[in-house]
Amino acid sequence: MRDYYSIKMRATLEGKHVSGVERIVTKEKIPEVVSQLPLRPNQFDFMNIKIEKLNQINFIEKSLNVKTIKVESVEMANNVALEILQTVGIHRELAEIYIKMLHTGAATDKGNMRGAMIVSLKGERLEKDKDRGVRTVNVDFENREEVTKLLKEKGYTERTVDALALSTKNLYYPDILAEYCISDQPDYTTGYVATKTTYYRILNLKDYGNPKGGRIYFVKEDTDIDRLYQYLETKAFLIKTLGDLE
Ligand code: PML
Repeated sequence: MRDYYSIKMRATLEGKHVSGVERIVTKEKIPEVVSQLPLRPNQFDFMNIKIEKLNQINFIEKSLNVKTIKVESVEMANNVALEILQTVGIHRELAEIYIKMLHTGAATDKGNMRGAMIVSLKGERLEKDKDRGVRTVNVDFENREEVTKLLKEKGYTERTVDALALSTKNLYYPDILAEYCISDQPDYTTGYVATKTTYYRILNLKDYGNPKGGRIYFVKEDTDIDRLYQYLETKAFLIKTLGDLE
């Protein structure tokens, strides 16, 4: 078994987060990946790069399938998202409450949470800290360059690559039933809903100019929260191939 290393980069400008990257690579690839990181943000005054050898690596054969849904209004887009969530057993009224929170700032100070919100089928918030939320880390595509090229050819973005990897790890966990996501970038209005099989990429999921965003993980009622945190924040995964693209 080969050794794998996690490379994590975080850049800020005047104390504000401007860029973050996470990669999992073999030792030979470290110099190449690290040398590209300072070119990622347009501007920064602080950059932290952490390289860590992983104790264990797990593999997922295929990413979720990707399906794009184009609708014209934010209202219609969220209606589609709610319908998808309903197909996996999530009550519409309950999902609506938390989705609205993401669009208006889900942290206690009405800013963005740093990680994802966890909501049970009963509608309970299960994160240990409601401002921090939970962060899914330690996931990448084994063949990242190829996957990125393929997705870009189809009109997807680098954000899709990262989000698809992250949601594939999330949905691989039996207790996570679905995920809803909108970006916290004001000009990035494409979001997604992920279910066990599919990453539904939904255009116009949030209003242009809205700086609010984040993720909701919908989980089974009896989810063991410590185990879920451990999975999301520590287990490392490489995804071998892309699922079907539409
Ligand atoms: C997509 O383009 O596929 C949606 C990506 C959403 C990314 C959210 C984020 O992390 O900014």
